[in-house]
Amino acid sequence: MARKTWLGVGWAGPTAFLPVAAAILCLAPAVQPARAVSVVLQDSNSLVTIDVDGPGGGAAGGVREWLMDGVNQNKLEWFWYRLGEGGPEVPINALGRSWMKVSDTNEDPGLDTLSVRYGSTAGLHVEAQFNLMGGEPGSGTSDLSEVIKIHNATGQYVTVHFFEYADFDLGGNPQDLEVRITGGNTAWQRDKVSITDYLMAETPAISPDLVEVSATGSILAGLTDGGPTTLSNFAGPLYNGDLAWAFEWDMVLAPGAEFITSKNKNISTTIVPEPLTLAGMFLGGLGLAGYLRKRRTSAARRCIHGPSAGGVAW
Ligand SMILES: [Ca+2]
Ligand SMILES: [Ca+2]
Ligand SMILES: [Ca+2]
Repeated sequence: MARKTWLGVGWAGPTAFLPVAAAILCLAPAVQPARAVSVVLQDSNSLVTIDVDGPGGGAAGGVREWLMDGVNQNKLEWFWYRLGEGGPEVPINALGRSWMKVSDTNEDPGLDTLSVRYGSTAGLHVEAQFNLMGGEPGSGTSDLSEVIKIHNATGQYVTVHFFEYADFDLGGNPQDLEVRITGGNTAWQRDKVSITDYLMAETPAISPDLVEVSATGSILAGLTDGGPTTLSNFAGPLYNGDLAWAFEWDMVLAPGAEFITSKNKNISTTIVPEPLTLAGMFLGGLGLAGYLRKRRTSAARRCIHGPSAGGVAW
């Protein structure tokens, strides 16, 4: 598949780390490096926890939790990259966090937006923005938008393979009903918990070059092993397991060029009565119809045999 060469203008981003109020950050457990930070975004019925640094040693950070109406929908979602054709993929946080800001952008008082940059502005660096939009409490809907920017400030052409990996467990259930990539660019996952049907969909603004759907450990193993990994382009569908999906964008960035893509992860729910419930409703409907029929018949009889005048038969 031909690679895209991205020719863009230079980006003059902020160059200094902006301190973030302690109230908006949750320090990671003591076993992790003191620098490791989790950011909590909140909006209406939703709460997202993003481990922006990972546990250290080049291990991945990631979107680790997405509560909707109090139920976690997400196991892990994050970004990896590889430069050139050899060597392993590394998570974007391995570039080192160089700037971050968490902010409130709407009427809901919760902090709903994270902007974070990894890497030096003098080299290849990645900026990610996450914006959470929750539905009303109990609505069963939530949306997380993500914008990713990769900027090449190295002065050299750089071949970049960029990966997004997502393992959703909708409705808090690790057994996923169905995952597929439709149209080459839309990740689509369905789960069912009791009578609630969960649906997650994401379509990036720039279509990926390769995709993959697999059991949850398979793609992640490729992104964390020691060698180069290329997604298989298997789009599914896969059914009934703990499933995951990934996108891969392949590009050559000219000096000063950048790649930007955006996407929304949208979760929605539908209440689907179980067959027994439907049967109950059907039988209930039959019972009601019979009752009404009987009542009409009874009323008709009373009309026929009721008093001829001056009284009330019932
Ligand atoms: Ca807000
Ligand atoms: Ca690999
Ligand atoms: Ca899963």
